[in-house]
Amino acid sequence: MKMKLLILAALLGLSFAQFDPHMKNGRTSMVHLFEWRWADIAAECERYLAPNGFGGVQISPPSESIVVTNPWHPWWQRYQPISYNLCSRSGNENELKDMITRCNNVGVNIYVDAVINHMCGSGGGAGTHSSCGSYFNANTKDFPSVPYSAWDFNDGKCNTGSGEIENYNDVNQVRNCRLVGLLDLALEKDYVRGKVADYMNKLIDMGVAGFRVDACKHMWPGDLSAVYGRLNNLNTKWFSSGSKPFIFQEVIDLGGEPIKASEYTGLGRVTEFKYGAKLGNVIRKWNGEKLSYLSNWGEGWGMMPTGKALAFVDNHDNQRGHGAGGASIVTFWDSRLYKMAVGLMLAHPYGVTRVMSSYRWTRNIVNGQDQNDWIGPPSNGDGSTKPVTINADSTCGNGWVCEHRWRQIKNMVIFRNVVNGQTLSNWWSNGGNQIAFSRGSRGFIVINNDDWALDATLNTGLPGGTYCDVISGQKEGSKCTGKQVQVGGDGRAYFKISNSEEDPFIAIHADSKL
Ligand code: AAO
Repeated sequence: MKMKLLILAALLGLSFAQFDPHMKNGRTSMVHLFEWRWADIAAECERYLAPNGFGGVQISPPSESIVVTNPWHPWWQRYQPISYNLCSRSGNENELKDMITRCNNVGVNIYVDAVINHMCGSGGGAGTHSSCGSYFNANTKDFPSVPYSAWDFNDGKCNTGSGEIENYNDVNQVRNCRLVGLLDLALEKDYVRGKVADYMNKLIDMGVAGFRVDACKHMWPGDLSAVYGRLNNLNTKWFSSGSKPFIFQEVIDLGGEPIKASEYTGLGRVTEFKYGAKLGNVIRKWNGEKLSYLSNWGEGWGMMPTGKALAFVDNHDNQRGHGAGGASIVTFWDSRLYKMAVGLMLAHPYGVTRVMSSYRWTRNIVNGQDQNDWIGPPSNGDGSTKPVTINADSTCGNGWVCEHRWRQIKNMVIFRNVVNGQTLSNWWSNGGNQIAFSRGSRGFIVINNDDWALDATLNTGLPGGTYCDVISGQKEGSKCTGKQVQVGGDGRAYFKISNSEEDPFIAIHADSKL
């Protein structure tokens, strides 16, 4: 009996570990530095992320990819692997290693976007137009730098005439056929699993803390489980011994398809796409949605259990009309709504949170579809990525948006750390689009998304004192640079938020107290 319990505990321990992002020093959020160069990420870990409480970075795929020149170096070329060599538009292997080391040394984890479902598109041609210059032939499915050959692909198993996924209601198609023409790896093969695991283990040994696994809907859960089972524990130079890599899997489940996120939640966390799609509707006040309906936000809204979820407002796909989520998704283009949405996400206890950090591109929207959805990161004439420059006011230059550096977002990342582990309490709403809640006795947020002022005395749950609002400003020394909130000995405070304010919300927490 005892033995059985021990085995059970060991098994549970093993699988639970993959749900833990292993963040250091009480940090709780990661930021996706989409398309950033490794050298810039290393510098950002040291100069900004560590000092401001960010726990980790999701990086763009580091593996060798095809290089596409028509259209001109699109961002999505990196989702078409040519080999598992570690040179990409973001930098070479030494730069990658340097970044991982420097970020780890300041307690910021690196999570790798792992593209393991497929190689490049079937129309990718032959030659050395790849990011490390490796030869490949998409026509004959030959990738000698791995090596993979025609035997290592799924085509024989695909039952559609085109070889493509034609119907998302057919589970076999979704997992055995090609996703948008991408050559589909046969992950049931021990050989393929081994190559994929070797790639991931090389990164683990270099010090990464985990992976975003791309296109998991298109891989059989059993195959993924076999790959994850081969992964090493994290590097003990930075992580406690026995730590399993953090796994978060990209599965788009908005309901309505036979493949469910729940098929994957036993293996690791899963990206919760309902989060941003539904929150977008609420913040935009579409479909009759209101902030006050959020009192049971999370599982109560049909989302997966909080311990399984990776929560985010937008991602690199749906901020430009790829993937799923639709028009409701809020992004930096709607900055006022966006700050509110991200602020709300970071204040709310649901999930492990990911903040998006983007670059600007020239949109050309025709019939709701952005014709420029392919445009890659800010780049030089030869297609190389431009560095991220930092302006005097700490915003970014060269076309990088750096949402994670917006004061409101950065301060809410800190808020989430300060309130970590505290339950949502003191919920208040006006029945419309004005809400407030505390996280135990550590933090309080009030939001006004109505078209009139919020004027109320609310129970904050916080100890009495003067607090700096971290949205309109923050605490600096013994002063607030923005609004001040006076909390009485009874925990109550008076709030007035005009609907025309730049940011119609206020947040205070234990560390913003004077
Ligand atoms: C590029 C070109 C293609 C070309 C191909 C090969 O654009 O024209 O054929 O190269 O040469 C990215 C880009 C792709 C790009 C690809 C490779 O987005 O445009 O193709 O790199 O360079 C599905 C997958 C999901 C995937 C998403 C984009 O399930 O895994 O498509 N996301 C990841 C990455 C993404 C990347 C890849 C995967 C590939 O994040 O950046 O692609 O590595 C339904 C399904 C979803 C499905 C969407 C879109 O969604 O549920 O699973 O996502 O369709 O096909 C409602 C429904 C919702 C539905 C949606 C759209 O909202 O509720 O469920 O409508 O119909």
